[in-house]
Amino acid sequence: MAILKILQYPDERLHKVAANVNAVTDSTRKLIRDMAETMYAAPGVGLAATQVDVHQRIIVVDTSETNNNLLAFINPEIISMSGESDCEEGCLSVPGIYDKVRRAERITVKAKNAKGESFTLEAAGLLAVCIQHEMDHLLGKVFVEYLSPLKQARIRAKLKKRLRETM
Ligand code: K1U
Ligand code: ZN
Repeated sequence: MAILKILQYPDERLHKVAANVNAVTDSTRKLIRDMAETMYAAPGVGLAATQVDVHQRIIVVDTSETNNNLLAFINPEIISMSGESDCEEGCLSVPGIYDKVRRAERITVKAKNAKGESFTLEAAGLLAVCIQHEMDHLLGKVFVEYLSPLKQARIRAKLKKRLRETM
């Protein structure tokens, strides 16, 4: 397994739109294992392939307290959503920045698992928020884009300054 490099906002590659996975192969399964290892090491509760510069529709999520409920979604689609919730979000691509985003409270997602089998999952609470956040990454959208233009400009300036200081 390997820990992958996570792209940092405002990297342009975070805005690429991911393509559907046509066939679930051993290389898909290796990518899922590496993404899971990267997410747990960060640590985080989710990761999208876009964040590790792989532009395929794959996300991993584990919102359990004991890191023992890894979910992998290949070609995820939200087939129903209801309610609204304002949840504080963070992102491994935007370190140190947390803010509230309004999302659906409950969702039903259809996807394929690492064996290539179709499944549907009903999610609520943090799991639902996290799946929506990761699916946005696959569309090239980062959570800060829900914030006001002023907040986005401040975040971009802060992260660019931090990047300059570490070079
Ligand atoms: O997409 C990502 O970068 C992962 C992100 C997922 C997420 C968190 C919270 C709300 C919505 C989406 C993270 O995992 S940020 C880190 C984090 O939230 C966390 C880290 C350690 C323990 C628990 C949570
Ligand atoms: Zn994120």
